[in-house]
Amino acid sequence: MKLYKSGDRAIVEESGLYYEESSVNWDYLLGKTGLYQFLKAEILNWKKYDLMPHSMLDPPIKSQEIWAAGVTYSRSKEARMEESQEAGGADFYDKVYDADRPELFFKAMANRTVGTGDQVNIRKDSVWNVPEPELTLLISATGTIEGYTIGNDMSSRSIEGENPLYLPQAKVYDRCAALGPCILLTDKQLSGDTEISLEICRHDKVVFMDKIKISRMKRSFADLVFYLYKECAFPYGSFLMTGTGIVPPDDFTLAEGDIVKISIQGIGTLVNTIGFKSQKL
Ligand code: DO4
Ligand code: MG
Repeated sequence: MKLYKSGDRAIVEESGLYYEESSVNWDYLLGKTGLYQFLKAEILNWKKYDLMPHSMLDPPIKSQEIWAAGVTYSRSKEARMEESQEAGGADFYDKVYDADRPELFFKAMANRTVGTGDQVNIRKDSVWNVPEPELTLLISATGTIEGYTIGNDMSSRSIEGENPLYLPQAKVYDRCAALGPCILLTDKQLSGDTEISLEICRHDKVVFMDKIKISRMKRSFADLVFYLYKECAFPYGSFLMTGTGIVPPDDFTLAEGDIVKISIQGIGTLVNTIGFKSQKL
């Protein structure tokens, strides 16, 4: 089952049909434990369509915080160790990769997040920028994993590499996060063979592509959720980006107008263009 957001409307895609409810309390829905089973029954009272009734999709978020895990794949550890070598920060990444406590950082709320088809930004004071394609968990208020979406944890590698203490500036700014196109709701676990793929196009040419299976992740989802919910309450639920396993080569940086496509099997494709301008959200 896939859950889409268009304005305040919720659209559920289930067994080839679409069900729409025009005014939904998203915070109630996303904080709910057992959302898949709840919606399975609920959509029978919703308006039914054979085709998707709306083409404009919003990121599926309202009052939720988006957090992100870092250095959960060896590729991310290696890239970070290299970029922070000169600043003397390399050891931190090596240590956190093997530590019990994961790296978790606050990424964004809805006001800095865009959906599919919209623009993500690179910072004007950064010279080295990459997208980070990340499987993203929807976690209920009680800490249960209720669904999965696609996240783009836009990152400045030049700011982060200058000093690891600059991480919040490398990660958090207007239009720094993308989420969507939908939330996959299921009561089954995702297969370790599920692939995340990234494609970056410039002037209609693919300039970078790569893919990775989620089984390559060093940590379990349960472990990440355990640390995130240890001392924080999330009454409306939360999103957790689970880290990147794909990092373009060091000579690659994003340019204005690039198109970033992140696909995850079973969820879909999140497409965003790269911009600079501080457009209002
Ligand atoms: O420690 C820096 C951030 C790591 C990160 O965002 C990732 O591994 O995905
Ligand atoms: Mg990341």
